[in-house]
Amino acid sequence: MNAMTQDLDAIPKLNTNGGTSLQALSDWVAEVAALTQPDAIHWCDGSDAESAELIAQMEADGTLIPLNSETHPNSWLHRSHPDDVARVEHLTFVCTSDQDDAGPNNHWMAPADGHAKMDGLFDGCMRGRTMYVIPYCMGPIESPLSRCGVEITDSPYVVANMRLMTRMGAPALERIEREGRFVRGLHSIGELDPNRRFIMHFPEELTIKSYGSGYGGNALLGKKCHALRIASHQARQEGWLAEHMLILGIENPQGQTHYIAAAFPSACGKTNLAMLIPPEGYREAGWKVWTVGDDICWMRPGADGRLYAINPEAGFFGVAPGTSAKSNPNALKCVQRNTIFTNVGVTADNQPWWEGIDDDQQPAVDWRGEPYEAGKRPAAHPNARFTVSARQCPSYSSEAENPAGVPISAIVFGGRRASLVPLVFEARDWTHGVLVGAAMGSETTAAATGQVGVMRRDPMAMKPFCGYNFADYFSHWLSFDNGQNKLPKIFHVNWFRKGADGKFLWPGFGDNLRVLEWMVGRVEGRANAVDTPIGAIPSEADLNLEGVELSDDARAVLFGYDRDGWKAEFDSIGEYLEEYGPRMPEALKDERVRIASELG
Ligand code: OXD
Ligand code: MN
Repeated sequence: MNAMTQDLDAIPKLNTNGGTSLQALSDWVAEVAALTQPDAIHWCDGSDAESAELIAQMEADGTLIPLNSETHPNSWLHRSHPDDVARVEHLTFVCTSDQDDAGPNNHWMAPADGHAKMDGLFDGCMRGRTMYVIPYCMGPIESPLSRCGVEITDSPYVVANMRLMTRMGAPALERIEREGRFVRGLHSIGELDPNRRFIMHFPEELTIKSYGSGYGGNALLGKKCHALRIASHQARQEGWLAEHMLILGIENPQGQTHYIAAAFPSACGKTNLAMLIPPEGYREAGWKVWTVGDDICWMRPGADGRLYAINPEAGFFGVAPGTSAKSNPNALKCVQRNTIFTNVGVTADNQPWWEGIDDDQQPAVDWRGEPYEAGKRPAAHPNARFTVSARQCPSYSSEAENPAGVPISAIVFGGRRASLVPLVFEARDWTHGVLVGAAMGSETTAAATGQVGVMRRDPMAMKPFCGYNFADYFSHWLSFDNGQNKLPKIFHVNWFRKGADGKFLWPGFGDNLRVLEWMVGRVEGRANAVDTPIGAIPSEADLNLEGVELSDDARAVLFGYDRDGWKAEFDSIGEYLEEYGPRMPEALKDERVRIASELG
């Protein structure tokens, strides 16, 4: 298959603690060891003892720095290499036999070339290091919606993060041995040299190879690489959806809960929305919001035709800067203990600190480990993160562990749009909703290297994560409207509309529940809206705005629509769809034409 195919008998017997009854897995581990030449192999069982040992080792070599044990027990700071602080989309490839299958939305390399390049990098790279074998399950161990993988890495920091982010260790290995099928992820931090860094995906082989980065999205292979890029490919073959979406439950005062899945690009507030605390009046009336997931959603039609969703992750890898008692009190409570912080600043008494934390502490040391100097660089890197188990979240839903998943009532798409796009609108049907998702645009953020604040099309927030041609992905989405499924309603929101003074017009955070309540009302057939060519928009009277201060101008913009602006937007959407050539489904192009002609 590639350079890894070697004479296995020639591999010296390594110091190893475990193994597996699954021949395909033990063969692969042996092949990887032959290629990478580690000093030892450690099979991760996910136990507390194993975790304690790895943490002691990382404390000793400085990979993890213990934080203030009174304020943040069992918590650590990790400082990554300063050139390794975000996902690297320009170094991320999808290697399919036919380039068109990867599509214009992905960087492509032929699989043989991709393997040759990566195996050249991996050759001997683990000499002097331990190779960790991490069996993991994405989703509840007993769920038919879950899928398993094995990550091989030389980074104990990755092991510690995978332990928080996935169901990792012995139970996952048992499932893998039972099923005989798993996604193979090979990772090495290499030399952390940006010139020797690639993240490659081989969807047809359910394989990932990642070299040269220790940063989350590049290195915790269960997350973006498996649960989105490889899973989106698997999902298309198997009839489900793998999406960059949070999942939350809204419980009304009568105790009924609707689940909503919402796609926003990276660093656009998914974690905050997933952990939303209702405004005071709502709380008093008995509204509650439950967190199922903050980043990834796998969903498939159930026997009743509704879409059922699981969160394949078991933890949060959240953006720290901006997380405060105002923006996300639940996240702040989550990270009070048992948390790994990456690239935050620290206070004089060794507490984690980041911009926007809004406490009365001051940073003493910045994320690079140098004395903090105002104006030199931020105390925390803008993409600084916390990794923490979801079970620590006060709003964590008990349904998050339900193997059957939760039924989705509404799907929400949203981007960072300073102009044009109103606060919320509803698609008239599934096809229109798919177009709304396909046309999503957003300003770029610090979650990936590159310029920040540039508007780009980010369909369904999957631009960096769809493991195949977007045209085929939109066809796959459209295929769910088969006359039998009872599909959720689709909405679009924009929390980021700005006024002439450059300030946000909508207060956001907890007040976003007002918009979600309107959606639930629409799902239940109670709430009103005004039909426009772009979709159904609530008038301000249709939303509960009690206690929200909004100027007349803000109201006009948030609940209005600018026909000329949308005409131009629909021209630009048309050009975007054309970039995908003949694979772009006609139904989507026709839908665009329908709306463009209604706009006149
Ligand atoms: C993330 C991202 O880490 O989208 O979730 O970058
Ligand atoms: Mn994400």
